[in-house]
Amino acid sequence: MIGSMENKISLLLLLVLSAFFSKAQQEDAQLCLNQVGFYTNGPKLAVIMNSREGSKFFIIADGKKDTVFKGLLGAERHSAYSSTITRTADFTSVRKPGKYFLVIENGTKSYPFRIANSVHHDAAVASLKGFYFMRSNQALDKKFAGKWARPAGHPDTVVFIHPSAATFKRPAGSVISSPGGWYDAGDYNKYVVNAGITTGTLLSAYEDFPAYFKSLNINIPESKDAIPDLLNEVLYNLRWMMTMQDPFDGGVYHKCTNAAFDGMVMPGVTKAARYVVQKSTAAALDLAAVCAQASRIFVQFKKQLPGLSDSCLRIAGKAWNWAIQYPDSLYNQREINRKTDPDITTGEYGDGSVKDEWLWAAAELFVTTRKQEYYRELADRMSEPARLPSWGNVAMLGYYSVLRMRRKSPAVAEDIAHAMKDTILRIAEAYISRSKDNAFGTVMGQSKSDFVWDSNAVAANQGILLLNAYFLHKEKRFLEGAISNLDYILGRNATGYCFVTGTGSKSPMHPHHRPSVADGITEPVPGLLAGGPNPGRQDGCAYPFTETETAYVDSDCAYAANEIAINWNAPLVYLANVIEALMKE
Ligand code: G3I
Ligand code: 9MR
Repeated sequence: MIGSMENKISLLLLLVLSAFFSKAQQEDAQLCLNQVGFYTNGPKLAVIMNSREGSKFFIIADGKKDTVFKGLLGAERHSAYSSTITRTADFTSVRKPGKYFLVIENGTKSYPFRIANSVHHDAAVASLKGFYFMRSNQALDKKFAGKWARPAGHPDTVVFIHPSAATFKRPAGSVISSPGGWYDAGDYNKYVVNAGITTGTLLSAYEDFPAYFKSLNINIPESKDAIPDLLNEVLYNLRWMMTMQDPFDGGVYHKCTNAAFDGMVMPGVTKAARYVVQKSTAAALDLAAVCAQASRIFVQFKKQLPGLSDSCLRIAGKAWNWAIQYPDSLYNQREINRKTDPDITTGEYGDGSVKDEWLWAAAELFVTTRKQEYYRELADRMSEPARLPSWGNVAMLGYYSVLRMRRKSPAVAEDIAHAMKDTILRIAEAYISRSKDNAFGTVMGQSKSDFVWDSNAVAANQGILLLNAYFLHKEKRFLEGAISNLDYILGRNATGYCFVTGTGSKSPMHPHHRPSVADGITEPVPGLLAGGPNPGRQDGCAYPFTETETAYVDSDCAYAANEIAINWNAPLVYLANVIEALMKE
């Protein structure tokens, strides 16, 4: 703390200095930080971009003139993935709860931020509530959706079997019902593969922190029942996923979709035909994994949901057996379109290798049933270490589940658990050691390959991996590494954006999200995570910045960087909520 005389001097100094510096310099310099805030007892870092003047920074209480802290900026660093030059401002020692902003000597101010316990509570709730807004066949009521209330979208009670999915019992053109579930993203289709990792990630959050989620109310229609809201939200999608299994043979349709993307209109406006398309091995294994996990969770809610746990396990087993029979049914849309009509041009989620889906499904089925047949499969599939999760790479979800089970039953699966732990700790160690070289002090963005189509989901999934390392070894640096990626997502990144709609001071206003574009409301639907910087720019839109870590634009044209998607929101739900739960402990 600084005395009040000194306060006045530093403020005066600030004013004098800022008058001296040219306007251009002020506009060039940018401060980026987590626009939500910092835990009282957590790390606090801001980054000054492209400012060469001055060496001091000041933390000032919002609405007051008092400098509560003054510090020195770190040395200049050249960022590896853009021409950005950074200096860091570390104010970890400021612990007094309140609202503040940061100022540098040329007068540039940061967005306001808070220091508080439970500082991410609202953002964590918003990210989960985001799923409610993605519900496909339900009217969103004003009580829960506020100004984003809207009528129900696609009912999906009449869905045609596409020729690629035809069987004797369900020939092409016959009709099934596949209602419910979340829309995938900015589009209005529903894809089992992507729903798989999404639902699995949310269920894992619950399994890791049941007490936290039991008391979390997100104001959805089911909030008053005896089931935790996270599980209520998951159920809405799980019930749809279960309809994607053909009860006659156990196979699972890859997706429930239009032939072509709807225009940028509200859900339910277009009445284009809906199809279920080809059964795929990936979809079968992903459904098996999710249903196996759901089965062991919902067994605890037998009274409220009689029979559900058993149905889940039955479905999982049937999907698994189908996959054994059809291990090479990979989804290849070009091939499908060559052979059948109508052509399907919506999202592909084609996956060239299903080795990781086998591992994940085997792991979940084993953890739930403890049956040797699944254990053998799991052990056989351990030769290739798992990588960071993404929709096409799900083995790590199996590791997380096996290690979670071992926190309660440490004697089980001893011989594979070592390899799982080693893999997680090896990746986590590399993240932590390389984050020292990162110009933004984050784990995210150490490698060029972090900046893909869904780079923000990469950041969130890295955070989850670090939290799993933290569960293994309660070392603060793992937890702080995870927090650094939450800081990245909420603003400490080279674009200066907080990437969650409706959160922070500068967040996406124009996501590639049909309801947000079409609803006539200025603010986008809240709680949704944008894809993030993606130098691939596959949408061909105009980007003002194109370097690896700056290739982002807040435009609804830019679906390769500014779409939203359930498999990006789910790891954010995990990261933000689990950090909240841990920082309370
Ligand atoms: O697999 C290659 C890898 O070998 C290579 O090193 C890397 C270099 O960029 O590319 C990898 O392929 C990428 C693939 O995702 C797997 O990560 C492609 O370039 C990239 O174009 C592809 O992007 C996917 C995109 O659909 C286009 O297919 C995104 O991951 C996926 O999230 C996105 O999903 C869409 C749905 O199809 C439709 N609904 C919206 C949703 C979100 O945008
Ligand atoms: O809206 C679609 C989005 O959900 C997908 O991620 C993206 C890539 O498959 O495609 C978007 O749809 C665009 C289509 O591919 C090309 N024409 C313009 C469409 C949206 O404006």
